[in-house]
Amino acid sequence: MSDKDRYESAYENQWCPGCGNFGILGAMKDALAQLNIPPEKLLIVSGIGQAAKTPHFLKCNFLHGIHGRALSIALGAKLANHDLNILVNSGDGDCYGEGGNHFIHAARRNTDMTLLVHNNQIYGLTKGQASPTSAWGMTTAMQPGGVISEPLNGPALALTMGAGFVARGFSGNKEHLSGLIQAAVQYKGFSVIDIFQPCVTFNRVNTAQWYKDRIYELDETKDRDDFGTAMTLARETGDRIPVGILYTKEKKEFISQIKGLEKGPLIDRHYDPDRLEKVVQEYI
Ligand SMILES: Cc1ncc(C[n+]2csc(CCOP(=O)(O)OP(=O)(O)O)c2C)c(N)n1
Ligand code: SF4
Repeated sequence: MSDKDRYESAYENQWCPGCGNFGILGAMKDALAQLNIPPEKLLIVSGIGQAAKTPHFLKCNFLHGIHGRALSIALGAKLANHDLNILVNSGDGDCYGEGGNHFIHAARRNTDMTLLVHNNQIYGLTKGQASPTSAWGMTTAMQPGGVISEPLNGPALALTMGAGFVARGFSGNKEHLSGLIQAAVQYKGFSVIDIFQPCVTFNRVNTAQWYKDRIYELDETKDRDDFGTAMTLARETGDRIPVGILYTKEKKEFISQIKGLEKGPLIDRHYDPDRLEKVVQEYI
């Protein structure tokens, strides 16, 4: 069995041929194999959408929750079991639309987990409505007159909210993306990678070629701990778009600051139903 075969699942994949999600899945398998994370120590959490199906296609513990709520489920799991390596797969709609509020607070909290946003700039699963990252003026079946809102910039928002590891990736460059995922997983805190991912069926504007014509790789030998530079790079979304680590800086991790967890994770605690009943009775 090759290292990557360790993460093969038995579920049938029904993504469209050519979908950018395949590149992200491949990069994840590669990164997990390079980091030698055993499937039993891996928890992948997702919400709803095509991107959110990603954990079905990996051998791991997974929790497929409701729309936009993957990050809160992941936080609960990490509080309960600190040993888990937690990855979250979310679409741009799932993460920045329905889950926008949770995204903001996850960035503030800095819980040790990695968020991969599959950013295809459209709602794929529900057949091509505009998402929060669709460009102003983009026409879709639901927006025939064109989108009339400014697009949401995930990396810029994450930086503003205090995230300590922020990157952009592209599903069409598996090796580069695998490196980013490895760095994100190794970061002790909340790490987010906004990953451009062509939806070949519903987004006819942001095609693989559209991305290839614009993206360029950042020099990874440079320190990326300057907030101002990171913000400038995050906002570079025109004719040239940087991919790579935009910002990385050590920050206080959330769980290590919770007094109630000083004695260890919840799974190691003794459950005493009699004591619980006593507390409940006090309030009745
Ligand atoms: C509360 C709620 N609202 C709306 C929906 C319908 N819905 C399912 S998937 C989806 C959009 C998913 O888009 P995105 O997160 O960008 O993921 P993609 O399918 O493009 O990967 C929507 C609106 C839902 N399931 N639940
Ligand atoms: S609809 Fe788009 S996002 Fe969904 S599987 Fe097809 S190409 Fe991928």
